[in-house]
Amino acid sequence: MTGTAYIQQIQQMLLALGADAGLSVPALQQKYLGANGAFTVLAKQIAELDPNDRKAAGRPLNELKNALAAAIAAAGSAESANDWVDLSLPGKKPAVGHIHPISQAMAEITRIFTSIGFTRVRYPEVDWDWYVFESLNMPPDHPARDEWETFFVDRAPDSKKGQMVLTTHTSNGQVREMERLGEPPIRMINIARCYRRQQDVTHTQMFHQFEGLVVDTGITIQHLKGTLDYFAEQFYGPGTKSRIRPFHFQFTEPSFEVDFSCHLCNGTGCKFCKSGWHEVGGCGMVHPNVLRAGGIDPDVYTGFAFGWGVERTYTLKEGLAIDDIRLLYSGDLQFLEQF
Ligand code: FA5
Repeated sequence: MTGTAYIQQIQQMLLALGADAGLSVPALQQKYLGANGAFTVLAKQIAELDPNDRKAAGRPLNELKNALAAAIAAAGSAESANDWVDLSLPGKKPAVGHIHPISQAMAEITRIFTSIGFTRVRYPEVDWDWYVFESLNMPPDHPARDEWETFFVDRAPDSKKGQMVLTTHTSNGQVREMERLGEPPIRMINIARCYRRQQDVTHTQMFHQFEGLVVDTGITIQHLKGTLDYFAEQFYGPGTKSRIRPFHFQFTEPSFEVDFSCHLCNGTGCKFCKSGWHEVGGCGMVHPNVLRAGGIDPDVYTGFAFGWGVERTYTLKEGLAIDDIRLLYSGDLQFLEQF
């Protein structure tokens, strides 16, 4: 290349640079200063010129270099002007989750019972047949076991405590609590996951129960009924009443089912409740055989127990129209964010 042709290229590049005034810093750098950029290539070519032409081309090439640096600096300051931040604007709220409605219900149940002297305990979710059935007055092959649609763990049974099962109810905590304390008084509230082979709008394979157990001298059904009434008012609001109806459980005698009055009609009967009442679970006076299994003398001590579903108890709260408890475990945030 001749020196004249080289200087003409410098002049053309100066013109092109003027037309590229609106490009960003990275775009300018890539176009002119990249490995194959226009300025990089031109700067290398100066070595190929005749020594006299090289001297004449040096000055305009330097001018082009300065013009390029000025164009990059101008583009940089325009960009930082666009990045201007108004520090007085309110901040963006980060998305935060919240406690699952069933965990909220368990915290409320714990607060209600611990405030009248119950102790919150936790026992294994996978437990021996002995604690789940046999110590609760349900010997092997007893037909009452059929009601607890049980998941069995596939491992060799223990010679004394039998097969391992996924706990079908929190009543497994009864004899365990008697063993832990040794002597009454006992005031236990056991809240835990339970498992049954059931799945429909009111049943899930995994659900939660809360179990109350009180054992002491002179405990009667009146203490049980007083505790149910107290819970009804605390959990569902003032004026809510409890009702017990005769029933059968192997581990309580007598046994009852527990209902709470409907908050919509106050127990008179409406479209929501039909009878005026909602059933939540079972209760009764602890069977003497269960006290014996826990090493407690039934001639000296008596007790009451109750066990209800947390999901069932929670979904009956005023204002919650949850007609399918499976939604609680669907992982659907649009549903869960409402609570
Ligand atoms: C029992 O489980 C007894 N252990 C309750 C008890 C304790 C009685 C202490 C006496 C003394 P039942 O099988 O009825 O009883 O269950 C109690 C409650 O658990 C039911 O009313 C229901 O609210 C809830 N429940 C039972 N199975 C399921 C399930 N698959 N899904 C959701 N909730 C359930």
